[in-house]
Amino acid sequence: MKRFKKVLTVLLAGVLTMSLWGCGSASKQTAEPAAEGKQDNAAESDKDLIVVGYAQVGAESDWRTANTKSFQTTFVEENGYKLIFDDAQQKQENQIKAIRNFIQQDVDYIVLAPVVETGWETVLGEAKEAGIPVILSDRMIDVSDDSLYTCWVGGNFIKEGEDAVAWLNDYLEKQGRGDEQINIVTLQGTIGSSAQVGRTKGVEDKMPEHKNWTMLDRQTGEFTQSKGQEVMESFLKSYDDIDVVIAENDNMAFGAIDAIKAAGKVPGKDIIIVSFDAVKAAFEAMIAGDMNVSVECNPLHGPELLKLFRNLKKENP
Ligand code: GZL
Repeated sequence: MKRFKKVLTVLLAGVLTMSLWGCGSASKQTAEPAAEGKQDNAAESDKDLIVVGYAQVGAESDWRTANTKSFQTTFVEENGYKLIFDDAQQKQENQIKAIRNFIQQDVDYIVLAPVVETGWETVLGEAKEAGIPVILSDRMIDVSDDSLYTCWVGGNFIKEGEDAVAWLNDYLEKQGRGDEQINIVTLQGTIGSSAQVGRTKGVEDKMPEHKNWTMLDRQTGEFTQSKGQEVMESFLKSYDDIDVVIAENDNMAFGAIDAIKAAGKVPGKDIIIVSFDAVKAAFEAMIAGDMNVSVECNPLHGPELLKLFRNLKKENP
């Protein structure tokens, strides 16, 4: 049991932050959705359902899969919703196409999980023009006009980065390595995504407090296991004294673990593995001793957005 406790370190930092930004935009839907859990006499027809167009990033990680499932199990007919799902395969142009498609279909709401923070003004202006509220899920966008979206549900990525540094400092102290020269490499997420921007910033802002820590290199692994492994292989070829890998999600950490083992080193011991997301497979890696910590980031946004929609409905009957 002691070993289990020792290896199973998860930082519950990723409390889901729900921010209601300018929730004045009226929802287009006027009909009350069918009462939850009760079936009308007549078969449910689309006209009674609230139609939600959902532009998802892709299926790049275990976290994303859980995030998608959370929507697909929440926005169902018995809750009064019809979900139109689009997987953009991590490409912004595909998300923009999907949003235009939703506008054409005159959906009641658009949910966007923006792959990156910039480049949304034009298409969200078209949604605003069409009177369709846009709800942001997971990552944030960087726009000057915040009337382009109604609400955002997502994680505090900067705090996640800061918590990772606090854990690493505590762990090194406990290992008696508090004053040792520590060499770090970072596998970054998709460059320009708020998860990458925030986690990188959270770590960078704290580095000056640790004069004996050196960030040897940072490179994106696109949040995927294969790219994470590829980048870690190149890091191992370039640096023979890496002490810590900071992987900005678990799937890149899994790739790094494979690369470290292939190089004849022991992950979790020769090289400390600091990760984010805390998906199930990360717990298994920690129990196996391959990973040292994973900072939690809650993927279960579906129920939170359902509450938001109901609040919007109350505010805009
Ligand atoms: C975090 C989310 C990130 C996850 C990755 O909220 O945006 O994207 O950390 C996922 O696993 O690809």
